[in-house]
Amino acid sequence: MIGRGPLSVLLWAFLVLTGACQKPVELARRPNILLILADDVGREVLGSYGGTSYETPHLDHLATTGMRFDHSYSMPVCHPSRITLLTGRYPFQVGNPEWGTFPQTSETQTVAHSLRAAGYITAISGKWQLTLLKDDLDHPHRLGFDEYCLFGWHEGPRYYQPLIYQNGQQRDDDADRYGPEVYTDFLIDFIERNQDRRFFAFYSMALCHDVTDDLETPVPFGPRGRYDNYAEMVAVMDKQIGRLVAAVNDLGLREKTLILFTTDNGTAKRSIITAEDGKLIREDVVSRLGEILVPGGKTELTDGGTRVPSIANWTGTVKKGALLEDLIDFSDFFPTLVELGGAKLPSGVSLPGKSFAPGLRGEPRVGRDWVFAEHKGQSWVRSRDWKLYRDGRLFHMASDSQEQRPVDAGARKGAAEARRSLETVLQNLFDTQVEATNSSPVNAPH
Ligand SMILES: [Ca+2]
Repeated sequence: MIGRGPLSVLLWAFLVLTGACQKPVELARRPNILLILADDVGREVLGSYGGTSYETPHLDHLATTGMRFDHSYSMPVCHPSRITLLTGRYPFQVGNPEWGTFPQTSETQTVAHSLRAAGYITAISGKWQLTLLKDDLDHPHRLGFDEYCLFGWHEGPRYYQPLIYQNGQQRDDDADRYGPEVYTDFLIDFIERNQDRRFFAFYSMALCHDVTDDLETPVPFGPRGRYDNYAEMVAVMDKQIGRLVAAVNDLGLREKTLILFTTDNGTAKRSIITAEDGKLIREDVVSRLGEILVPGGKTELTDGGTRVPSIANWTGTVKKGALLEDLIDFSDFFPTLVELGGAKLPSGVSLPGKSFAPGLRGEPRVGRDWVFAEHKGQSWVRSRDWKLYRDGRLFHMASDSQEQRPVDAGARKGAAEARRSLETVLQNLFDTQVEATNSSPVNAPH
C-alpha cells in the first residue's frame, strides 16, 4: 500500500503518469484487431445506415451487435485515406505523397510497426496502392506487415483471373479464381495460424471499387459476361465480411477480437460495367435511402465523399446497438489501435488524431472537437454542426448537409464564433506541419 508522505505522492504520480498502475490489466485485455476497409462505399449503402438499395446482412449484424459511428470521416478518395490510416498523419503533413506512393521517411512509423513492436503479428490482404508491387515486393514488409496477399494495383486484374502477390512472390494458382475469395481465404488462414497470438489483420478490400481502367487491354469479365455492377459487388463485399467474421467465431475469438469496419471514401459516381471494342463503359451509381436517391459522392469533399459508415464490434466490450457520436477521422485509427494494443506512438512525430478507444468502452472522450479532410490542395475542418473550407466557405451542416448555402458571419447565430474557432484549428494545423514539401497530389486513377 502506498503511504501518504511526499515521496509516496511522487511515486503515485510517477506510476499514474507512466501508466504502470493500469498496465497489467490493459495488457491482458489487448484485443486482436481485424480492421476491414471497404473501397468506395458510402453510408447510404448499408442497411444499418438506412440504405434500401442493397442487402448487407453481415454488416448490419455487426452494427446491431456492436456500435455504429455517426460522425466518421475519410478523405474523398482512396490514396490519401490509406496514407492517413497508416501514418496517423494527414497527407499534407507527410509531404503530399504522389498518387500510389508512400513517404519513405514514414516507412518505419506505420501503425503496423507500432503494433508489431507491441507483440502483434501483422498481415494485410487485398489492396495496397502504395507502390507498384512488381517494382518493390518488399514494400508491405518494410511498412510493418509480416505477411501480405495483395493484388497488383494497376498491373493486372483484381477480380477475375487476378494478378496477386503474396509475401514477396507472384502467385501462380489464381487463373480460375475470384480475387476477393483469395484475399479472404488468405486472411482466414492467417487468423487460424495465429489464433494463439495477438494479431492485426488488415482486410483492405478490393470491393466495391470497379475494375482498373488504365491497362492496355480491359481486364477479364466474370461469369456474367461483363463486369459486376455495384449492387453485385456490394453483395460480395458483405458475403466476404461474413466469411471472415464466421472464421473468428469458429475459433472462439470474438471476445478477444475487435472488428472495425470502415470505408476509404464515399460511393463511386460511376462504375465500369463492360468493355466494347476495348473501350470501357460506365454506368451511374445511385442508391436509395428510402425515398431519397443518393448519387455516389466519391472525389467530393462533401458528406457524400467523406462521411463514411464505420462499425466497431467487440463482444463483451462494445455495447450492442450503440451509436458513437464522437467526431472521428482517419487520423484517429492509429492512436486508437496503439492504445488498445498497448503499443507506442512513433517517436519524434506529432500525430493529429486522438484515440476513440474510450468511446468504444462507453467512456467520454477528451480532446477532439474537429476533424479534417483534404483533396487536391483543398481542405476543410468541421465540427458536428459547422464546416469551414480553407478557401473561407463556411457551411452549417446541421441544416445544410448538401452545402447549398455558404453562411456569412452574422447571418446565423453562432456562425462568427464557429468561423473563428475553425479558422484557429486550420491555422494551427498548417502552421505546425513541418514536413510538407512543395509537391502536389497528382490526378491519377484510383
Ligand atoms: Ca476508394
